[in-house]
Amino acid sequence: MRRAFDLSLYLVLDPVQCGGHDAAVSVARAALDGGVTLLQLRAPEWHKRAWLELALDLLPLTRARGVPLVINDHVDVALAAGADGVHVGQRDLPADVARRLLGPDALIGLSVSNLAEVADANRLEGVDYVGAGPVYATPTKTDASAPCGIDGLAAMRASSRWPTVAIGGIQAHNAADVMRAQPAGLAVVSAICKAADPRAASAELREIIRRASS
Ligand code: TZP
Repeated sequence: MRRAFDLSLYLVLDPVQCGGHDAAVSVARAALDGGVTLLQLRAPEWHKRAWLELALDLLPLTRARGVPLVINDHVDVALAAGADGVHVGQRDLPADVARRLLGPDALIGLSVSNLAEVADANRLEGVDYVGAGPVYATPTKTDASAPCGIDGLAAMRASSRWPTVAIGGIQAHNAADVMRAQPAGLAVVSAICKAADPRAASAELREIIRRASS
């Protein structure tokens, strides 16, 4: 049985931005204490063994708090670590293939950046949520599509049959604006991974989301 999940504040943990394996574990711990509700491991520059070692160190932290840990792209790393699922992009293994490999209990997210990709996602079964963006241009993902802005995000959210989390260039100063598109939550990398105080940064974002949702 797939567990309930909460997209409100979704941290995409980039261990390079954090400063390495140990720093990433510290950032994850602080961010979870600050109110992160879902954790994704994404380390595009790293080899798979390092992903696996970090995932194995993150899982006790996420499990203790009942927060799911998903792995970006690599279904094999998710299986090897015993993670809760995967987040796949448009050029990764298709979401329905990931579902077949991981089984009915896995949490599966899919990136979308335009309405055509949302329509494709709507035709799939077994997607749990979509990550829509980038909302704003971001140095974190240099190969990202053109920014969709608040209106583009709102249109994707409205036409998606799946809960939609916003991603791309989201920081504390623009988080309330992004929430005007009524996504299920906000996904961030640098706003937490590069914060001087990741716990405080997470708590601040969580409060902005709470206020916008009430
Ligand atoms: N997918 C779309 S934009 C992005 C990803 C992984 C990066 C978001 O990073 P940041 O630092 O929160 O702008």
